[in-house]
Amino acid sequence: TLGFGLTAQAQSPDLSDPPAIDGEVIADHGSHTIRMGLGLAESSPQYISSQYFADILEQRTEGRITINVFPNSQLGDDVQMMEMLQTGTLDMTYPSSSAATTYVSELAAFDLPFLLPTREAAIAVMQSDMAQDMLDAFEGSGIKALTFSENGYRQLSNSARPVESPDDVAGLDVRGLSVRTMENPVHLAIWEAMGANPTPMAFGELFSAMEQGVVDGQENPWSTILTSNFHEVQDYGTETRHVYTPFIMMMSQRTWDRLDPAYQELIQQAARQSAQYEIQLSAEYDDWSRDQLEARGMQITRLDDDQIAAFQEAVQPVYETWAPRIGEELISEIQSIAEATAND
Ligand code: KDG
Repeated sequence: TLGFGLTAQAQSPDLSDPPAIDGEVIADHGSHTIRMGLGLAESSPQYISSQYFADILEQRTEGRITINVFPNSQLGDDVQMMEMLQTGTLDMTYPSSSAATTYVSELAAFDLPFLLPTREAAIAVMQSDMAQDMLDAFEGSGIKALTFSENGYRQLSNSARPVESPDDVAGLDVRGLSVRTMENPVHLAIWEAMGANPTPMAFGELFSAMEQGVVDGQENPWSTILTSNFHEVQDYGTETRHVYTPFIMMMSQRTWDRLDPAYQELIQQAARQSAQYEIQLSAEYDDWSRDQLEARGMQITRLDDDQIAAFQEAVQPVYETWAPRIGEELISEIQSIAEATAND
């Protein structure tokens, strides 16, 4: 804290430098310019690590592979950009797994509330064979899924009132909060179970929807709330950590098929390296972003174990409906991978 109640406001935390780029230069297999669309802003871990992905490819091909990254949903939202990948009008995108359950239904497991208690558990699941099977299951869809990385733990923000309990979401005497969700049925069920009025909407429309009062709130990791300037239109934040969301870096199958196998291998490797870096940046951003939001005037509610338990109880109906549809076996497999990290 500086004097006079002022608090330092920085654009980003002290971020780790990207790992050094090593490995030999790949032989000339032609030149490619690849367009990659992102939903998030330039300051996000997603964008910074995508630039690192671009740097790896540029260096290892002496500039023959160029990745042009377009942030801020300027090329479309997650759903639209995946469709553009299928038709070949866009080369790459990096959506939340929640937006991709229409392609691979098993991905909806990640949308179950309070499934992954720690980041270690989430990372172990994303690196498991089971997760690789989910990426492989895109085969035939027109999309080549390259890697998981971290979007992160989602937190509630809103402009109506401080939220400490599901009752505050539901409102009781006042109307329930209208909360923007991703276009995902499990997320809809979560907010319905809490008594909110969930409204699925593209991420790119969210800021102005909140500014105009079309919705009261939304839920995203602190880093997204900060880097998208949502605090300008949201007074209250609650540390709910209700869902851990992965990202999936993906390429148009048409683009992939045009690339020499040596380039394909390099791209797959660079995707994994940049995902590791992204996960690191995302972790560095997380609590830091919450504190920055607080410094910028957002009133943040931290929840104790009993308060979290009340949210967990409120969303129990989501499991009753969705666990059988997603697959009990898959869910227990995820739980056992997660539990193994707790015993380490
Ligand atoms: O680039 C990713 C974003 O488009 C999006 O997935 C962010 O979590 C997100 C959301 O709420 O839409």
